[in-house]
Amino acid sequence: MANKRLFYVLLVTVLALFLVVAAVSAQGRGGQYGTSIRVLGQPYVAPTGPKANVAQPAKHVMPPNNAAKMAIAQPAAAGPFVYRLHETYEGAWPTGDWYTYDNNGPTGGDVCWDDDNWIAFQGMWSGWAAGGCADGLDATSDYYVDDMDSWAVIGPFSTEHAKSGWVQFKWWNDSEEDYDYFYWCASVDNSNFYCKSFTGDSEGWRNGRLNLRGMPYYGNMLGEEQVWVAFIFTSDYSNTDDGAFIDQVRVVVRK
Ligand SMILES: [Ca+2]
Ligand SMILES: [Ca+2]
Ligand SMILES: [Ca+2]
Ligand SMILES: [Ca+2]
Repeated sequence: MANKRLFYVLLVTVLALFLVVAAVSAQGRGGQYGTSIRVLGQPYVAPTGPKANVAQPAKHVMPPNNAAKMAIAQPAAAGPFVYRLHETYEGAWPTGDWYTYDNNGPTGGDVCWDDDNWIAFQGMWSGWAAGGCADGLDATSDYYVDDMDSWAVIGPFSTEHAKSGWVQFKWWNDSEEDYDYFYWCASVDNSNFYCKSFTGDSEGWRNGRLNLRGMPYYGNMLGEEQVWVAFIFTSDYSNTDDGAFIDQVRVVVRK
């Protein structure tokens, strides 16, 4: 009888320890990855239902820098490349095959991506989801705003006769977990974008990647006349933070 009681006490203790370890590791994971499909012109609809309002910490202000913008020429696609792009944000942006827009009209103001010098993976500048369009903000002093649906798009470019196609970039995100999302996506019709996503705090710079041969929900985007790549940031009706930054964006499509 005593042995049986001891067994149950041990069992409960082990289960409790397991739960504590699971909770701690879940907390330290830093945000959540996912996949989804976004449609051009179809505004993002945030999850509804009650949620607690979180007290926002003060913006962490970096020392100002006066990095001048240089004109950086895009390398032309030549040799083994069908298409090649390398964006550092150290030059004027958006230029070339890039364009930016606000996908939900007047909702949440007119806000889209722009270059900003608050943080960068390399150099002084990166792309920030809330810096551009008529109501663009300054990452040095501002958080992103509510009700955003901000897009930065590359394209169209061809993947015809390509053996491989990759999008690689560095990203940094701090957004309200489960409500405000950063997406990286590709499309063959400039309408349906197939995406990977992240919500929460990345706790620093991470590597982003899309293999155009194996896109979520879609599969192979090689052999297409036109392909678009999009970086999207969406927010719901409350609670904001620093948002999404991207740097060293590369698109490499090889013959
Ligand atoms: Ca700009
Ligand atoms: Ca808007
Ligand atoms: Ca940079
Ligand atoms: Ca939010």
